Amino acid sequence: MSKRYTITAALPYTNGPIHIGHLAGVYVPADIYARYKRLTGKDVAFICGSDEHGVPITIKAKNEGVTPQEIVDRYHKIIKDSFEEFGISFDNYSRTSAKIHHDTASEFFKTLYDKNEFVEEVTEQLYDEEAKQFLADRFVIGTCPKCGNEESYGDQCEKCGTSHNATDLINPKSAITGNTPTLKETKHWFLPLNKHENFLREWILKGHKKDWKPNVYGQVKSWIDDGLRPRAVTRDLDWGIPVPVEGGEGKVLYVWFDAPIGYISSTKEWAEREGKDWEPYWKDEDTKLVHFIGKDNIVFHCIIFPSMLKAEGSYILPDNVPANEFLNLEGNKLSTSKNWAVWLPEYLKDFPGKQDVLRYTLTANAPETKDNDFTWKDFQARNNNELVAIFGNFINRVVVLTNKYYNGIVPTPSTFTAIDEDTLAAVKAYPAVIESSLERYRFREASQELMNLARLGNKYLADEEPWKLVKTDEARTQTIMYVALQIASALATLSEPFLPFTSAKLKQILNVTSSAVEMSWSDISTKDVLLPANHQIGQSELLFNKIEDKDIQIQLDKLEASKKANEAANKKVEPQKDTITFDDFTKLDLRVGTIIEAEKMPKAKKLLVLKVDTGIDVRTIVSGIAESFTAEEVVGKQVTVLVNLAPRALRGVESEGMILMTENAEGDLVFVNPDTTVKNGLQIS
Ligand code: B3M
Ligand code: ZN
Repeated sequence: MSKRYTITAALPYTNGPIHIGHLAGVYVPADIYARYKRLTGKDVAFICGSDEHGVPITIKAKNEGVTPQEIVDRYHKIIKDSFEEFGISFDNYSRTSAKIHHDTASEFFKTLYDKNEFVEEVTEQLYDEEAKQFLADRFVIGTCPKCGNEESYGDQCEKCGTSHNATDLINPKSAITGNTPTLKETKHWFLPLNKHENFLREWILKGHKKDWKPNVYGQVKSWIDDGLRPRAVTRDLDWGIPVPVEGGEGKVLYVWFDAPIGYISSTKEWAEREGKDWEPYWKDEDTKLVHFIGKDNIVFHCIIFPSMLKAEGSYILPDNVPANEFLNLEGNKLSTSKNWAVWLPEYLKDFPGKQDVLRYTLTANAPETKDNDFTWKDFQARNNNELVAIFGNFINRVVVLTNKYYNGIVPTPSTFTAIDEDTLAAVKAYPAVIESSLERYRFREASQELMNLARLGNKYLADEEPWKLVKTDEARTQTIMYVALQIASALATLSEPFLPFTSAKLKQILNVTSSAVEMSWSDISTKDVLLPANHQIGQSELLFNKIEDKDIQIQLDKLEASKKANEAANKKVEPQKDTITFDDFTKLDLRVGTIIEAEKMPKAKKLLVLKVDTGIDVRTIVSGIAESFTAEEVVGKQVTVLVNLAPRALRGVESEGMILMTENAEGDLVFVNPDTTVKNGLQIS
């Protein structure tokens, strides 16, 4: 087995914060894997960084009227800080705007250029005459030639995952102006993927890659079978890494050419800081390179980047690319633009100290073999029914009883019964069980095995009932508590990759942070004693707390607000109505009034019964605003009233007029009222 692991996690684009989809798909499994490898004594470089080039960043900058640099600086910090607080244990988190990356990517390009690995070609590319700009990637939207999706991007269709050239799109439209682009000649460098087809076939299809996840293998196979074509690796843009060869003026490297090289430059940055040599991590055959990514990145990591590495000649190729499927949220696709997401920085604020709860939920429900759904109810249930009721409960019982019976000193066991022996043997088997799942990138399964170990502990205590025996059989009680403490100790180490904060806390409680008693992963299966008799443990502390319905409701309300805001944003502006005369208008008697009393109409969800001082009189108006306002909050509000509307009865209450309303950006009803307080009864004209 390899000793050295280079583990990469997809470089997030710096045009927004991290959300649970990113975490479940990439960062949580990658972190579990890296932590597990470190615990088993491997030499690990866990590498990531911000992907700071690419069109979405320039579009966002344009929309906000700031420079792309300002956008990437902002999100790089937000992303880096939130990863850190969440406990993602990168050895290095770099960024592709760093000099070391620009240098590394330029050099890589030049090497391929010098080796004649590119095809240089003047071709016709899509051009927006109005924006005076070539259109590639996300600057152009059109119909996917493969699946017919009408909103495919220039480089990739999000619906079917196909990657294509912008000129392949049917009916392309500029994302900047909406215009139909023209064709204009420009020179670019292409990576002739067709030239690498045989190598890819040998390496992936005929090679040992059958053990890749079926979704990854299947996608790659279908791309190769479809036939590979040259891919442009340069772009006519001004944001990116300048093309470092003659004729490259005004052009930059395609973001998907430079981004994967970011893994290499981030490794270099780390090695420099740590006084290490980066090259074995990328060039030694004894290193295993593993890329953690989402499914939309498969082609880039399994076809394009390996072709680049192969063409360069001195690099190893990925051993595995365990790509995940997508995570949905409460039944709908995650979406940044629709704000349909759980954002990591917000989660950390709303659930302080609960990093492990989210890690656990996302792992136990990871979209490993198919798209999966995150629901807040499931999050609550995983916490309350598993982390609290099983893991936390077991640890709490063991620690409380040890303190109560023995002042926290691990008791000396006497003879083990067959059940004790079986239990201790089962504990010893757990590292191999979890390992077998992790080696196959089955993180859900692994997390459930960890929980099974806690279940084993709970069952052992429930069956042996030390709290009953303590009155009658001191020696037996000591043995039982000793066995239970061994299970707790194994949990402290085996939980580290999955629940690092909990593991640290548990180690503290068990007082096993000093090297004399600290355990490695393999100790659990090889050592007979994990927590020795006479060892002093600490006081109990709750590892997990119940999450209440009201905390979940706050999150559901947030999503509901996003939904309403989207509906409001998508609401079409009604076309203008038929023309009226000035006389028609003057028939409307619109006045300023003040709501002086309000109460909910019984058994009517939408209706409030208002008493309104119209300046002329105080009258009753029934208004359909009860879903947006409580009775209390509308009292005292100044409003616009149509006072000469013919009265009508609503649920038996005579309504004498109408209050004018509109909707705000969140889709909530709002009053149309003067922007300063005015005298009731004044006319609006
Ligand atoms: N920036 C992430 C994405 O497609 C992309 C990954 C680059 S990894 C080299 O969301
Ligand atoms: Zn498609």
